[in-house]
Amino acid sequence: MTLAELKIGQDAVLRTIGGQGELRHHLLDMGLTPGTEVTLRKIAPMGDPIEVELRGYELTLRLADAAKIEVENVHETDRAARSEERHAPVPHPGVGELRKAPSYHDRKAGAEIAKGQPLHLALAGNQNCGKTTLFNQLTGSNQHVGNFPGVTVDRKDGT
Ligand SMILES: Nc1nc2c(ncn2[C@@H]2O[C@H](COP(=O)(O)OP(=O)(O)OP(=O)(O)O)[C@@H](O)[C@H]2O)c(=O)[nH]1
Ligand SMILES: [Mg+2]
Repeated sequence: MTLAELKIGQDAVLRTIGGQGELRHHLLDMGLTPGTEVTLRKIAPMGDPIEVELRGYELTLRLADAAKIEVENVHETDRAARSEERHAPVPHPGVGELRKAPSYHDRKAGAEIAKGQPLHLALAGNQNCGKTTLFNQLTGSNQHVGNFPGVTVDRKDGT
């Protein structure tokens, strides 16, 4: 069965993460990796999106994306029993077809930028916090903005 079919209050263990390319990479980066236990917390009034809890934080997912994630070991929540063991940091799993470089998140590994070189910036923030709004202001772009988490899934570039 898939994550999209879970009922509120049920726990499950992620088995396979589907999707392709950037989307799959994004799902994995958000901590949706095989073997992770998730709890379905909420379903939006119109049935989409859904909110799951994993690794001690809440994540909102489109139903169509949740349907790409296979789960197993579905059971009633045992969240209280799990909460104590969640405080230790979890190392980045480094999985996914786009994750080739093991030093991807190693901040010390970067080379100094030469004078006159263009700066490459990335906007990072919680879902629905206004990243795309700021991106549009900075670049004059017209990327889609919505009062809804998970609007931007793919990478957007602008100058
Ligand atoms: N009040 C207020 N609302 C804002 C501000 N910036 C963005 N918004 C609104 O917040 C909502 C989300 O903005 P987006 O730019 O789509 O947010 P995002 O971080 O790109 O969202 P995702 O792509 O879903 O992660 C939209 O309804 C925006 O109009 C702000 O500075 N103040
Ligand atoms: Mg966005």
